[in-house]
Amino acid sequence: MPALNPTDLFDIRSQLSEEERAVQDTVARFTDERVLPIIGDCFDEGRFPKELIPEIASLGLLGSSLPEEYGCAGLNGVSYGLICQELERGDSGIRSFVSVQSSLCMYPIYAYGSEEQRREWLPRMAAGEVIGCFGLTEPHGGSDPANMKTYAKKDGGDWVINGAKMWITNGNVAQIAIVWAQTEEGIQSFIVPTDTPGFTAQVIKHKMSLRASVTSGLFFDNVRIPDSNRLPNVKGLKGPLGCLTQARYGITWGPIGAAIACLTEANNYAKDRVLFNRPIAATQAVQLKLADMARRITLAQLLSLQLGRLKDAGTMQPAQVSLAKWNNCRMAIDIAREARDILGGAGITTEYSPIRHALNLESVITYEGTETVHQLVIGREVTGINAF
Ligand code: TGC
Ligand code: FAD
Repeated sequence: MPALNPTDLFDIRSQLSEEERAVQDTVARFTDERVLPIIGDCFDEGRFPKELIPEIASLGLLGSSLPEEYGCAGLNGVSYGLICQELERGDSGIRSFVSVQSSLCMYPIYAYGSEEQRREWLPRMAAGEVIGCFGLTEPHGGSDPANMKTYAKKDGGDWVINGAKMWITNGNVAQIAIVWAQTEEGIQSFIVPTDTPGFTAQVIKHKMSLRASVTSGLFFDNVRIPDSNRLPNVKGLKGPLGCLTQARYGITWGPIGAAIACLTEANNYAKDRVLFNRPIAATQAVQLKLADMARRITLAQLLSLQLGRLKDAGTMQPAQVSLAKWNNCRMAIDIAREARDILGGAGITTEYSPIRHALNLESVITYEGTETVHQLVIGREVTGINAF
């Protein structure tokens, strides 16, 4: 029998179409050649590698699922998932950049915007010429976005926005912010150019997680924008939550990449590290850990692939996304911590990836709905009782 691939024990790859495999290989090459050689230093320095944006764009990774008529690649959902997986094998921060641009900024313009807005923004965003950020979370508590304080008041043909957003990925690299605000008619969304007077973005410092990604606070002091910058086709919380469903779907795949990186590194290290006259990989304790990692990665791969097939069939439901986001983030953070342990003291440096992935995954398990939020979504689905 041929040996199985330790990071693909159930041969998920054989279930992919030729196009999906080509997408995976292209992004894997990009991660190996362009991300991995620099990412440890970027994390140490707290620097987002902006210089990668043109190549990310030229590979078609921005808004990859949107139609070609808007300058996008028109790929299916499984391909988007594979993009997230291969990018996060490099670093969660790079995948975050692509998630936010694609699912949280380009998607709402496509799904809720006018034809004019689509044509104005999407081609330039696909080309990486305009970068977006997504402002939903506020300082008083992100899990309950219905309790939003940021307010947009109608003033003639304009809107005047006041308030603040917190923990916003890409905040200080963005040319536009997709801002969710309360209005007299409920929550609405606005495209706010970041050079509008009254808008400020402030980098959040002292982060120990996602250090190769920019995270910011956004502040709105009488920010005046025309009604033509309002996304006309959605009102209410289902607007931002609809974007989150897209992004969370991608995030179910991303941590599989981080976990694969950690298993690979721990496996290689354990085969080389000789203690008590044998490689630690030859001990039962270490094999149990590595076997458990491979088992959990396999289950996560099956979940995400089936989720992707449901998405591409148009039947994916938000609660299914919650289950996979919860499972796969938990899987990956546990594996990253375990891999860090197998590396011993060496595991605490960014010369190896597990500590960086473990720290990054503290954000990934928190943003886009904390683990508890997703558990409660499943609890609501199972019992029919809303416990929020
Ligand atoms: P609820 O009453 O359940 O729903 C209100 C309306 O929304 C609809 N809906 C959804 N639609 C699409 N997708 C979903 N996942 C949806 N969930 C609910 C729902 O049908 C309803 O529609 P309608 O027409 O009846 O009005 O709302 P709730 O207030 O009870 O909230 C439920 C809860 C707690 C699950 C929700 O508030 C939530 O998900 N909270 C977590 C917030 C969150 O995830 N924030 C993320 C911010 S963005 C971010 O983190 C980006 S990080 C990106 C990166 O760097 O990669
Ligand atoms: P809180 O909502 O205050 O939660 C605190 C704790 O309470 C958590 O453990 C939570 O699980 C728990 N909790 C909440 N409700 C319940 C309940 N009913 N029962 C029991 N426990 C509960 N947001 C954006 O809008 N755009 C972005 O681009 C973005 N990027 C981010 C990047 C990073 C690096 C990080 C860390 C966050 C980002 N976020 C972004 C914000 C993120 O979505 C929020 O951090 C997240 O939704 C949680 O909100 P919070 O931090 O205010 O925690």
